Amino acid sequence: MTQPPPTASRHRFPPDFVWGVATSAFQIEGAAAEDGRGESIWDRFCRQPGAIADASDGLVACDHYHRWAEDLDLIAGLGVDAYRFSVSWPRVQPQGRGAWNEAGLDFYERLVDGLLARGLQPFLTLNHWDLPQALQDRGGWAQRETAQHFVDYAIGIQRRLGDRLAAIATHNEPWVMAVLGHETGLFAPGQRSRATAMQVSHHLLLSHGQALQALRAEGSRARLGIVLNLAPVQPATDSPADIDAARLEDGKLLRWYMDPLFEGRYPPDVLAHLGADAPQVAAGDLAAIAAPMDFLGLNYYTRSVVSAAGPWDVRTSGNPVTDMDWEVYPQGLTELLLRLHRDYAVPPLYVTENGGAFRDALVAGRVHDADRTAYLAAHIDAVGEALRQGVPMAGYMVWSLLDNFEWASGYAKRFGIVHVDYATQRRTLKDSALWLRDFLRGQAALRGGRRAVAGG
Ligand code: IFM
Repeated sequence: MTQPPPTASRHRFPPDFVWGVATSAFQIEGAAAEDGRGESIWDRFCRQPGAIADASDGLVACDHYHRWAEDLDLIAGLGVDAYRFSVSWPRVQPQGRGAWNEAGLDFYERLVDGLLARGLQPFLTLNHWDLPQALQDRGGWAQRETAQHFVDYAIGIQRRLGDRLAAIATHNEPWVMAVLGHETGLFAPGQRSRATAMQVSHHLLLSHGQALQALRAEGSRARLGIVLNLAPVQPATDSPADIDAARLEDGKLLRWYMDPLFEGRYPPDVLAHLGADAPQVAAGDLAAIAAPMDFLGLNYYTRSVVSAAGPWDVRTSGNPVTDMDWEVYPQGLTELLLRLHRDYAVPPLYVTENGGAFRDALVAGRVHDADRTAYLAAHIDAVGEALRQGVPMAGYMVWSLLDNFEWASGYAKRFGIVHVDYATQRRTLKDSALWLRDFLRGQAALRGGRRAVAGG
C-alpha cells in the first residue's frame, strides 16, 4: 500500500501565503433561468447536439445559487484563507451592456459578505468564459466594442462589490477562450477560424488592460491581475524539428500572452508564423495591455510535450495520467514558475488553479481519492520548491472545491475535493479535502495559529 502524503510540507510557506479553493459561476451556480439572468454563450453552446460529451448543461449544475451558504460553510471548514469564484456577467447584466440586474448583483453581494463573515478573502474573476449571448450576437470577443462593454461591466462590479474584494482577475485563461472557443470550436461559441481566434485573444488582452486602468481610476483597493493557463512546453525528442515545433507552441501558449502583458509587444516569431491571421492592433493597444498588475494568476495542470510528427502519446511518459488523460507532472510547475521569474518582471504569483480529475467512488459516505491527494501534495511541494528558489509566490488554490460541470466533458469528469451527488445535491468531503484541512492545520500551527481554523 502506498503511504499517505505527509500533512506537513517539507517546505515552509510564509505566514501571509494565501491558501484557497476555486470554482467558476457557470460550472456550479445553476439557476440559469432565475431572477432575471440572461443567456450566456455556454447556455447556447450546450444545446448544440454533440457539443457536450454527456449532453448535459448548466441549468442546475451544483445548485450553488441556492446552496451558497452551505458551500461557504464547507470552504470555511477546510481552513483556507481565500475563495476564488467568478461572476456570471449575464446574471448581473443580462444583455452584457446597459441595464443591470439587481437580483444578480444581490446574489454576489450576499456571497462576498458571506465570505467576509467567515473570515475568507474574496478573489473574484470577472470573466470565466460565460459571455452574454446578446454580445455574441453582435460578434462577441471578435468585435472591439466587446472590450468596452467589458470595461463598463468591470466598473459596475467595482462600484457594487469592490470595497470588499481582496483581488479581481479580469479574465480566466484567454488562450482557452480564443483557441478552443474560436479556432478548434470545442468550446463556446464553437467557431473555427484561426484569424478570429487571434483577434479574440487581442481583444481579451486589450480589455484586460483597459479594465485595469478603469478599476484603478475608480479607486479599487483590490489586487488586480489576470489568470493564464500556462505550461512548460518541451520537445518530444531533441530533433531540430521537435525543438522548433516546441518553440512555436511555447510562443502561442505562453509568450503570446506574457510578452504583451509584461513587455508590451507580441512575439515576432509567432506574428511571422501567423501571417495574415495576425490580429489588428490599434495604436496604443500594446501600452494599454501592459498596464502594471498587482498579481499574476497561473492555472497549472500538466506539461505540454510537442512532437513535429503529430500528437504525443502521454502514456509513453510512464507517469500517471488523470481522468482527463493529462500527465501528472508536478516538476513542470516548479520549472514554469522559475522560468516566468527568470524571463519576466512578474508581480507576486498565485497558482489560481491546480488539481486533478480522477474516477471517484462514493462508498459508505467516503471517497478514498488517494490519487487526487497525492497530486495536490506533489504540486504544493512543487510550489514550495519554487518559493525556496526565490520565486515570489503569494498563494495556491485548489481546482476545484466541488465536482462540477467540466465544460465539453460534462459532469463525468470530477475535479472536486468535495463530492457532489447530482441527484440529491448532497456534498461529501473526499479524503483529499480532509487531507487539505489537516495540511492547512499544520501550516497554521507553523505560522503560530495566525488564523483559527473554522470548524475545528
Ligand atoms: O474546469 C476548468 C476551469 O474552468 C478552467 N481551468 C481548467 C479547469 C479544468 O479543466
